[in-house]
Amino acid sequence: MSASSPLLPAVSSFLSSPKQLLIDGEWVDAKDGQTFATVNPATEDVLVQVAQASAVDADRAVVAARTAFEHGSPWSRMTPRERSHLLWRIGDMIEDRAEEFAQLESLDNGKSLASARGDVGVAAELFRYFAGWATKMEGTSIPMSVPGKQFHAYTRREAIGVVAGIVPWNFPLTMAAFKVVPAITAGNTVVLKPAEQTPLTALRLGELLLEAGVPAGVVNVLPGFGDAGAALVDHAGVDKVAFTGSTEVGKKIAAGASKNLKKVSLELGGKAPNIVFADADLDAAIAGAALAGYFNEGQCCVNGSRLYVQRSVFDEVVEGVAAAARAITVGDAFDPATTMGPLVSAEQHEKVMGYVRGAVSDGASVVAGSPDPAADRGYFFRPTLITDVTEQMAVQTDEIFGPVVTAIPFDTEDEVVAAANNTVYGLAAGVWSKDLGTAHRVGGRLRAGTVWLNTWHADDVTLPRGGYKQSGWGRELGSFGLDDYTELKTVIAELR
Ligand code: TXE
Repeated sequence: MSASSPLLPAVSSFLSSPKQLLIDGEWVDAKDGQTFATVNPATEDVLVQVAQASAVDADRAVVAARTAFEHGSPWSRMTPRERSHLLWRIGDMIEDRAEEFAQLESLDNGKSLASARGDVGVAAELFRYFAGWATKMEGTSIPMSVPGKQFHAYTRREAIGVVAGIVPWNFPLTMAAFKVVPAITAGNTVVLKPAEQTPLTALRLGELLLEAGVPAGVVNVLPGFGDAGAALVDHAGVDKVAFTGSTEVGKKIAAGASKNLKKVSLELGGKAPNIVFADADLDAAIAGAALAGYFNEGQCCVNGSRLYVQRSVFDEVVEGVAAAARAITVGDAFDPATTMGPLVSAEQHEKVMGYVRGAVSDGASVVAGSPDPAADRGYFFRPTLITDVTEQMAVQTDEIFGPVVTAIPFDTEDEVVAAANNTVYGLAAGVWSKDLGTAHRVGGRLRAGTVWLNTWHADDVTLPRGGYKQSGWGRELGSFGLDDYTELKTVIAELR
């Protein structure tokens, strides 16, 4: 690690002892004593050993979460207002410790400190936004038409029960918050499984939740691998699985959860098309395309990895995005000059390089970046822009999840809409045009859960997000985000 930004004492202290599982309010070792190392992707050094949950631990955590959910438990007796205050307090506590969370996130994931600070801010805001919803889980009163009788019918929104939250490594703290916050807002209890690459901020969050007064067993944190996630999916005591990750694992989760017909929400992969029309503000479109492609090292499910540019401005836009890519400073997260950190893991580094090498051998041209590693040590990779791509190449069809953008020229609206929608994914898409009619019309034709017009990555915790097609099931955040964490009960009373 670079010496440019010293570690906070709280971070050094957190890393000075092996990390354990959080089950029923207690920090415990895995039953079989297994541990795994979490690594700094900038240096490849081990940060700390972490307890590795197995199916036995998953069972312990589910039992704890179930007990914490039961009627009469401290959690079930907490009023909505008390839950609201608790959530708000946690948001404040995260903000008070923002730098500590950001440093831990940068060490574990590799992202720049500036980026990690942004993520921590989102997590804090998520707690505060949902704090407001805890007291607003309202039902409706619905008229019934039964001749000769009178009824009072109404709906109630109730917690589902035990939620397994299984999250990836690209935004470790915010993804953990995406699952935990709406779940506990609605009164559920949670078993959270962070990604094996990045367990640290979820564990730190677990400490903070206990400190804030979240009752034992309400949020359990189980670092581990896919087997621990699968054990949660299979467990009869889990009522709902909330997953963010690859489409491949999403399909396994849907299949596993179907055995007990658990509720499932899935936020999966993407391959977002970013369409620049000739009448766009090209400076904004170029800067936007670079942000779309390279933010968070391109390890972002909504990154704009397929750039389509109208032919008359193709060269200008490609040159602009290439220049923007070259201007990105790749380096250690703790160096203030860094605008792009390393990729998260050796595996992801190999995967991304493999796609770029494959594209080159298929005849594509690398106009910025390189198929090779950007350093001898650490999983660094330069932001890359590729042209001379066909729709059939793997670099164009597959989610790469790295800082790799392909650029293809187009002539007509119909042609580009067809190309943009020609994917199994449907998470995000974007359109750049000064003509509002074009922007909104094309945005309406794109089959994606989020469409950005003349912007990219603009977001808020108030807005629902999720995928069409194989990008997922359900919506997260915003008022819609609570629906997936509640059951709707209809109550019918006869008035005699
Ligand atoms: O994801 P996985 P990986 C995509 C991206 C990336 C690829 C692989 O293309 O290159 O997925 O990344 C847990 N049952 N995305 O391997 O495997 C796992 O332990 C239950 C897109 O890291 O999907 C981790 O906690 N759980 C994505 C989580 O699932 C299982 C973000 C995600 O891991 C499991 C990340 C199983 N059988 C990767 N197998 C996005 N949409 O943002 C693994 N897990």
